[in-house]
Amino acid sequence: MTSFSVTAQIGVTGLAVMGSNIARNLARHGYTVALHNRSVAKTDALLGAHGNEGAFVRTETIEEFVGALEKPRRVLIMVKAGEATDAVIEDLAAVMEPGDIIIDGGNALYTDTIRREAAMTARGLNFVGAGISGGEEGALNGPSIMPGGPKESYESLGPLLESISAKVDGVACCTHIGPDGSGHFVKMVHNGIEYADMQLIGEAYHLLRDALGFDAGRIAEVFTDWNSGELESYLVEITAEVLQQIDTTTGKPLVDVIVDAAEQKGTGRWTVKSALDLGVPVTGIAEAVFARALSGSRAQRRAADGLASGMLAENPTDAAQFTEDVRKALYASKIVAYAQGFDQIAAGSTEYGWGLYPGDLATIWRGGCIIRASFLDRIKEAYEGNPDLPSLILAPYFREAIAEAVDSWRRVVSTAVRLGIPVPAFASSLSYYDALRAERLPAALTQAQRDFFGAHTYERTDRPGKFHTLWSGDRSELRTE
Ligand code: NBP
Repeated sequence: MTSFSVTAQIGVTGLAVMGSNIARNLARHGYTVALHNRSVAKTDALLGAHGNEGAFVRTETIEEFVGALEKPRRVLIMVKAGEATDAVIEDLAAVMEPGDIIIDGGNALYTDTIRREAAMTARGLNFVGAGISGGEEGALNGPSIMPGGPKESYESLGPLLESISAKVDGVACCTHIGPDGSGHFVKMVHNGIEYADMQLIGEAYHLLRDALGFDAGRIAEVFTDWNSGELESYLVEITAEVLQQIDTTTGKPLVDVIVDAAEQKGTGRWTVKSALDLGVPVTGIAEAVFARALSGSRAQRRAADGLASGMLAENPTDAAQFTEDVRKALYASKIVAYAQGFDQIAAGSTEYGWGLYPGDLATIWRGGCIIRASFLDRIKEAYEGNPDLPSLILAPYFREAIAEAVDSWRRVVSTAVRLGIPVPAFASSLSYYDALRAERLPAALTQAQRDFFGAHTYERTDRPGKFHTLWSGDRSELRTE
């Protein structure tokens, strides 16, 4: 530990779980890190426990903190997203100088980042909204980092951020994403995909438990096995670990004593709201957000206990076959969820003029982050093969993978429906796939209905222009455009 008069290369303010670990990660990489937290107790706790891991500069006030930094100053904010971030930015901006860089590494809403960057630019400061994924462990040992903001800021920050990020095949899981709020936008969609991934894993677990009667330990073995194949990923790996955990109080699997009401912090909901605005169907993510909400409606669920189940089918008799079907259904649904997330990123990029490269994201999500998976290598290759893919599903590798899985997928969804086991994400992903490949959708009928009650017009399959039928008149057709 050194006094605050020493010049630090970067400062971290907000020393809860994420900020402390990022500060330690920076120090372990040889950077001198100035530390600041609203309540000084967290700063001292960090120094007490880990002060010997590198060069830290203890500060108490924002003035001391900013004064401890070499110029141009670089400050990483790791506080609770929302009002706390605005308050800290304001305190920093009051004492920082033109050319200094403020990095917000929290989970900010990307529209807040756009607003904050504009405000800081007007004051001569550089503002970088950086999405950081990987949780507590990633922050310490190498997260996936998604920095937005001006390209010039990345030139100064890039080497530092890349050095503390995860590496896969020697490539840093950090790259400049694009202007203003693009880093936080991409991090938001990443979190949305994480919701979908977790929901799909949950549905697979539910099917193995209730359709096959497997206990947690046996399901853990299934997930361990799946983790050695195309589903290999952090989330599948930790699922197996979680399912093996025994509760010391009851001796039961821990998962069986945890209340089945999932909480959420908001990034999944933001992803769906943004997708609605952009007109992108992210059905897998939306189902995941709604499934968490439904699980949390505990009073309603208690009141619904005993509702009619209808005629239920027999449970599958060939457990090995059904388990393999579930594995394939999980893989196919996961492809759909990622395809939808990448569609949203493309739509956001177009809407805001960001010029994002989907292949770059697949590259930096391969390590460090919660959705890291070998699967990301396939996505990277797909975009390398064709950067303008209309949908990830249409890349040769994924087209083939779904063709190989689709029979199993249908068997799993129909079995779940017949057994009364909810599989909203499996089912909606299959419906999305069927809608995408349908030759004629019922949308023609929708258009006719809209024209009937609202004269909204429709297009015809056989000639250009817009048309309206005189529904309440002689039902002749007019060309309106
Ligand atoms: P929290 O999100 O729990 O925030 C706690 C920190 O915010 C403390 O340092 C606290 O200071 C500070 N803070 C608050 Br609350 N209000 C403040 C204010 N008005 N002014 C100044 N400081 C204030 O910490 P976290 O879980 O470490 O997450 C940090 C950021 O990283 C968040 O934006 C989070 O969304 C994001 N993130 C978290 C994860 C994760 O896995 N946890 C992953 C990726 C990103 P105090 O000590 O004085 O109360």
